[in-house]
Amino acid sequence: MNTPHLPVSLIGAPTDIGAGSRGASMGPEALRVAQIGPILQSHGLEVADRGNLAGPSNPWLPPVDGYRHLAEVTAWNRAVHDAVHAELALGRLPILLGGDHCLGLGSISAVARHCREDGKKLRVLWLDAHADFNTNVLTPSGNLHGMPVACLCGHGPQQLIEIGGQVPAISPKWVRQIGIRSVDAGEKRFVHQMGLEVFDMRFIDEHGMRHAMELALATLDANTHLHVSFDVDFLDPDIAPGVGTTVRGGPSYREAQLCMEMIADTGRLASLDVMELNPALDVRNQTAELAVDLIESLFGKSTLMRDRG
Ligand code: B3U
Ligand code: MN
Ligand code: MN
Repeated sequence: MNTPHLPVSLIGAPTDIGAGSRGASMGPEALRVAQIGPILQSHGLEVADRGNLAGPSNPWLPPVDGYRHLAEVTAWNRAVHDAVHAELALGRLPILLGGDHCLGLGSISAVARHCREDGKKLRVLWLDAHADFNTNVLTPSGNLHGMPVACLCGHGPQQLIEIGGQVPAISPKWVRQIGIRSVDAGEKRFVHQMGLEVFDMRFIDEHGMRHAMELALATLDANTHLHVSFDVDFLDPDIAPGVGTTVRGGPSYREAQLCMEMIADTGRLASLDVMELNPALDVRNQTAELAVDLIESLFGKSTLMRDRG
């Protein structure tokens, strides 16, 4: 790796509190079993594993006012916010090991707070099969892992949208969504209304991952904090079966590698979420291993080979 990177802190968030199936709570351990820490270290990074956060257990209840487990989701997101913010304040690069994607709210609201304090611009890359832009009125499920982007943009329950200390935590203009291929009808209208920039699979099929990433990464500058929120269901289920909500037709191994490599090339990556990995649905931990393989590329594994050639 030739780009010097910030020291990395791994933060485990073992919960499936916002998801529609159980098992993402085992994600952090599966990523550790797949050697996420040692492998990043082998590339010259300084890595500290902060262990796992604690939070309420999953009571597995139906929605109330269109939200499942709102109190528990709030508690987990507060814990994530505080842990991610503390690592950023130390000048480190937090990697949140999910856990379901409702925790992207805690993570990114902490990143946004840090950027305000540090006078940085923020760009969020949301790699996902889903837009995660539902509200309690639009949601078909009540699962809060389908709502974090809307909450970050100020549309959600007060106790969640205010976690980062400012409402809204982010502007939709700072977000680029990539790989999207499953959006609910009302959610789709809301995505358009709020002007989110989406590079869906149709766009990637027509124009290629390279062009999608060139556009998603355009206008980054030396003062930009780049946050990547990687929902593992972004990947095609043929290569990544270990997630709760598989959607056919996702990026192939090569497309995903290129996506990660192009992010690495910017040298701006400053925080990362690795979410929705569900070992209960995986086969021999292959999805965790693939996620780690892609994270290596995200930290610049392949630049070395390009430099040689
Ligand atoms: N949009 C659906 C499904 C979903 C969103 N995110 C995931 N699944 N992982 C919902 O329930 O909001
Ligand atoms: Mn998601
Ligand atoms: Mn998803």
